[in-house]
Amino acid sequence: MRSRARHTIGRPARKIAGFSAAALVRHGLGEATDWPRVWRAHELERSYDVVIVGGGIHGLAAAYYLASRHGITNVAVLEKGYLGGGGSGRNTAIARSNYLTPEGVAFYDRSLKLYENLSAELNFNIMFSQRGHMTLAHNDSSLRTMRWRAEVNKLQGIESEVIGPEEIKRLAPPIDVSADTRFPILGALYHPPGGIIRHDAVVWGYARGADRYGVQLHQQTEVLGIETSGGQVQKVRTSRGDIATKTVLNCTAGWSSLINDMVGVRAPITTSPLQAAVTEPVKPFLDAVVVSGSLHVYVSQTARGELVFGASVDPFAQYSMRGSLDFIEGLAGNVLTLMPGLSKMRLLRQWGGLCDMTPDYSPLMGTTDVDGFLVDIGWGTYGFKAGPVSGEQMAELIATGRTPALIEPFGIGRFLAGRLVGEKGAASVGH
Ligand code: PYC
Repeated sequence: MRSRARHTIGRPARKIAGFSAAALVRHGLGEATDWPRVWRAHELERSYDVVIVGGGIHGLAAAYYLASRHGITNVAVLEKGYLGGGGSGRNTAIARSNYLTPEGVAFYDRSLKLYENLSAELNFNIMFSQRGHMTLAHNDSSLRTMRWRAEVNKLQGIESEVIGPEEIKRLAPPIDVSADTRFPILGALYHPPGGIIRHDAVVWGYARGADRYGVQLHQQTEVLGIETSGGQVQKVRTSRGDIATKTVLNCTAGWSSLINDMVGVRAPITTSPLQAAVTEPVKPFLDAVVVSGSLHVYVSQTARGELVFGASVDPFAQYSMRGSLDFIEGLAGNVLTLMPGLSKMRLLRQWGGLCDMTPDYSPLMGTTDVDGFLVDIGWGTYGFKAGPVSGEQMAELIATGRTPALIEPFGIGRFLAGRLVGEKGAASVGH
């Protein structure tokens, strides 16, 4: 199979993100005095048709699609920090659709398709680089799971296949594929459409798009309570005043259980940190995104030349987002097992984000027992890649009152009904 990097940058234009080339140059020289804000600040209104809690990619995408596809523009997005300051700006920016369950594959494939067209739709370059995604197998059982995933993927028309060490070496030369390493590589699941995206750009693009339709984005606005009466949402209490509304969408990560608690909705979620790190920038040498489930590590090289490393969630539940020395030691050891040639590279920084884990490693989306309270939560380590499709589908649910088929399997009731969507084998690296 040939390596095939696709860079989806939208239509070439003399205007980038709405600014002329001359304006960009003037801005770069510090001469532009008329530089417009990408989104506006507003006073909080007393009521909105829809209030979205959480100003990350999911919340912003839902707001954008409510306005652009359904004409619902009297919408407020409430963010207690700054837009994209949570998981949206902390993830390792990987997109793929090579999941294990038919429900998961169909869902994430729709997201990939939306991502492929997003630069053009938002007129904002999200730098989607479809450089291929490889999940390495170091033992027979992982190889079996890769074959299984490849078959499930192919049945839905998703490009995925199992490749051997020679092909792995050709696609990612820094990987040590020799037989005498501690964790020899038997093969990999190769998924050409997977890749990386500039995650901040997705936040800014959706925010600007939603703002242009009249959606109000409120930063530094914390939700303190949600009032219901007769089982129906009536009001949201915030740090900047109260808002009357009949519809609230919980799009938070890390805080989703706390927001649910405000209306007494229970969900089987535990919150754990996920840490990541980035190196100094070097010349491009690694095209594909490389993941090893057994070694709990993934590696990709950004457009700026940095290597981004990630791992699985920390093995305990907590709300801290601090990095730890333990993590860096383990991560560096595992990266060097895979790519010994990187031993001289220096790490620049590390960080953590919060992951809301569900028992089956699939998200929770849909209505709840409280009328007007909807959830788009439980995103574990896979929220970034699902932002567009979740926003699209949740907007449709809010606008039409009908649960779209694509998200029907992910309803909160599945745990009571025993209809789990088990994605542990494909959710991320091994947990
Ligand atoms: O599911 O591809 C993934 C992923 C990458 C980093 C965390 N999760």
